[in-house]
Amino acid sequence: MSKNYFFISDVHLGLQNEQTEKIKEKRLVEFISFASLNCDELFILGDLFDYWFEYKRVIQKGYFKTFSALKEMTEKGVRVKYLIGNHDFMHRDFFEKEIGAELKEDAFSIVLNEKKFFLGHGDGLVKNDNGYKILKKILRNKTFQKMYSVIHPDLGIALASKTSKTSRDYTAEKDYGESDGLFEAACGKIDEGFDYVILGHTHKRRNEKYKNGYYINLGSWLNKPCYGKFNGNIFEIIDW
Ligand SMILES: [Mn+2]
Repeated sequence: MSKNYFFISDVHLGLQNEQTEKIKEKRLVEFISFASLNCDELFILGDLFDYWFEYKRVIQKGYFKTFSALKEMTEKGVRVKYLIGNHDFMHRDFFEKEIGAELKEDAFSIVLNEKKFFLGHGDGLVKNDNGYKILKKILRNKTFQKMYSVIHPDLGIALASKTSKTSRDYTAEKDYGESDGLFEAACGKIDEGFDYVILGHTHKRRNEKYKNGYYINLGSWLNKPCYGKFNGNIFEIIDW
């Protein structure tokens, strides 16, 4: 029997003002509860948080309800795979140890209902983005992260938040129109034999057929809450 798989990306928790964040988190938590009852596995494809910097003994506050909803989900036996994005990459073991989610550092392939999926956030796939690729290497470097973690959490998290906003402006300034390169990258994956390529990052919803495969961009929960659903027959993006 076919299973139900849900996908979300680019929630960017922590980006907006307190009031907006409260509403956003409430809707997200309602979705997670719904997903707990209606899917077999949830894939979070990056940028769940607008910034994430986890210390060895300290995590950010403000997302308690999200943490506990996800924890309840995994306790029910529903699997959660969380692929980190370009905004929420400084993880340690909190999500695996305390929440029971499986953390993925990079894009990965997986077979779901006998279809081959390539799941990624989408950063680093954009063509001619060498500046970003270098930055990514530095930011993901464990020694760099260790050095950064010497900074007091109150300051370190504030800095991460500020840098994240600058990084978003940097990304937003780029033209992610028809030439974002992700469609072409997805076609390459389909040529390699994938049936579905699911990405986020650009915040632009797409559902394109190429040969016998599909390129799906989940858009962003931030701009319009929605989730991807795959039941074995079709992949659809549903507004929440
Ligand atoms: Mn992103």
